[in-house]
Amino acid sequence: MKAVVVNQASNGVEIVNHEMPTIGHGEALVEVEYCGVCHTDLHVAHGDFGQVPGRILGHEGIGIVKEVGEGVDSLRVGDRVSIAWFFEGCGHCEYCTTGRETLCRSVKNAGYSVDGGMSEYAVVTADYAVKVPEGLDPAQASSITCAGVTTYKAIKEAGAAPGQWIAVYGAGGLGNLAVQYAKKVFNAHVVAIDINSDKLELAKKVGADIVVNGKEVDDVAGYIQEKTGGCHGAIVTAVSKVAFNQAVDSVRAGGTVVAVGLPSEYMELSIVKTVLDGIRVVGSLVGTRKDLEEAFDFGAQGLVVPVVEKVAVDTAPEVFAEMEAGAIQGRKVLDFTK
Ligand code: 8ID
Ligand code: ZN
Repeated sequence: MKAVVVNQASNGVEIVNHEMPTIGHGEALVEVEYCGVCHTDLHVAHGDFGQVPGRILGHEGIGIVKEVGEGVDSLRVGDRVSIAWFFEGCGHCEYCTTGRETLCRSVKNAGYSVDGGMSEYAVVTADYAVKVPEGLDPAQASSITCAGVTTYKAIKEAGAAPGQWIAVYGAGGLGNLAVQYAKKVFNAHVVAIDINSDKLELAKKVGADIVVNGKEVDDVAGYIQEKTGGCHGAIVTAVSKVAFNQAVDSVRAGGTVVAVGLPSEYMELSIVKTVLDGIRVVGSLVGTRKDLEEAFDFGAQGLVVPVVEKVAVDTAPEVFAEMEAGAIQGRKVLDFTK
């Protein structure tokens, strides 16, 4: 079967003819329809989290269950399911039993610690694959499987309430969905910040009230403070520490900065400002199975519409290069149906 894997040098991707996987107890075989290319796949391909040559990439996978293993009662042949970064938890640790399963210390992550969704067939742990609801386009569902659920969860972590201001730093694959969830689901006002004007145009189109180009505005945080009185929350999906620092300065007293992007850098944090303004800075990692179910549902209702472009699987190396260059609008989704 065709698969997109981390190359042997662990500095990029290649397309290979891979052996077909087999399923065991509690697992299901999925015929993949679509798999989005997330910036996290680029981090994995570059070895940013450790080198994994030969690993099948992809954690925005959607496909149809073709076969179930022994002991599977949560899935049936024909179900449409997700292949997500949160691939499996242990099910019994302090995180798994307190609604924080993505933090499980023995977690498995699709496309990183186990083979992911960028292949014609993939294996899932049946109890951890989330079903895609009726009425949700499968290519759009792929984008919600990571970008959507991650930003939906991050906005929850910010404690967003209707009428409040939410800043979204980075308006790429995650960011444009963050704008939509903030605006359409949480009824917040949204300011989107990016360094590419085409990304900001898209942000505006999907609901941002204010857009700010970090390359054109000198004092981004000052500008946001002036326009909004300070945001109640900031979601940082940008892959640059500059944005993380600006986010801290753009929230009002009592505000929350939610770190989502994964640049291999440290952010600066003024202790005095953090203490005197009572600012919370929290990290947020994808979402639980329940978060994904909710995020899918808002997609099925048409409240959130992922911006996706289906592309041939063979173009994967070019898509990764475009991702690195910041040249993708919304998401490029590898089409395994052809
Ligand atoms: O669970 C998680 N925390 C999670 C889940 C999924 C993805 C984290 N991520 C991480 C990815 O690994 C990546 O580091 O979130 C980051 C964004 O992923 P993405 O949205 O898939 O990447 P993208 O489409 O390339 O978008 C990044 C955007 O950031 C902008 C770029 O212009 C682009 O639109 N940006 C950059 I780079 N520097 C910026 C800056 N200084 C900036 N925007 C504003 N200010
Ligand atoms: Zn992702």
